[in-house]
Amino acid sequence: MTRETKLTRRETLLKLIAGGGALSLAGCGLDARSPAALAVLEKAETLTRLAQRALLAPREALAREYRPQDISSYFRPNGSTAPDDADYQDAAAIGFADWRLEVGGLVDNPLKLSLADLRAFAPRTQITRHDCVEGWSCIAQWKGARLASVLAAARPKPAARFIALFCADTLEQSLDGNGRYYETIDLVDAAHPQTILAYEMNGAPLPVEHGAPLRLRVERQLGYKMAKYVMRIEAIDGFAALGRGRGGFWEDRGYEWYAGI
Ligand SMILES: Nc1nc2c(c(=O)[nH]1)N[C@H]1C(S)=C(S)[C@@H](COP(=O)(O)O)O[C@H]1N2
Ligand SMILES: [Mo]
Repeated sequence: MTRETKLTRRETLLKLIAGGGALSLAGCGLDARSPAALAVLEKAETLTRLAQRALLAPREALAREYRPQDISSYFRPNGSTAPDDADYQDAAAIGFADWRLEVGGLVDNPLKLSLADLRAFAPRTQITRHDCVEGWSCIAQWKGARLASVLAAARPKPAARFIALFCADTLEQSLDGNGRYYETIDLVDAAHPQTILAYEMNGAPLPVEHGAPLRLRVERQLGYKMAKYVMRIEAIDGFAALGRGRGGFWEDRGYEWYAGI
């Protein structure tokens, strides 16, 4: 693949995120019959084709969804299950009433979203299987806002290439004195229809042990990519400057950055 093609693909994804897939001619101030408008439409057609190719590649296929009767009676919590970080405890003590998700970095419209704001986005509900790298799996129903919709509202800049998620919990102090959990995903996964910021699990508000008030579900990847206790999201152009530069808490400790399943 040439560099140009790669860039076009990235721009396509950004466009999809920014416009929900639709290109507005009116927004360009163009008459739909003019040669300029036709050129835009032709471009849109190319974008659609590239977007479809991007979305139909195996990595972008949907993860399997299950039936309600498949939901695990016990879903094992893992990693942090009760963050003792002071900010988190203060927020949890009042039921996350003052909690806000910050959306920033390389965006034109930084946001601070309450849980009510997040619930105002069109919700997606999915029953999926969670696979931990340690070798166990559990099935649950998750409900949340599509990450793509939240990002669209924040309007990522063209330079954005990854989405970083910063969490409230400190899992360990030993590595460079900073064991705050964080994760990064690329724009393909960010735009994936099953990639959601979940605030509900099995029909109830997300329990603390599973990441209250908000966690990522990125269903084509292993459990450690699914950041719990998400406090801030940033659009970034690279993750070399975060942690040890490998793109996540467990990645910094040797795990794969792309944990596809
Ligand atoms: N913030 C944060 N997110 C996290 C972790 C963590 O310790 N802290 N553990 C990860 C791992 S390894 C797994 S398997 C899942 C566990 O999710 P669960 O507790 O809902 O089972 O969360 C992932 N996300
Ligand atoms: Mo895991």
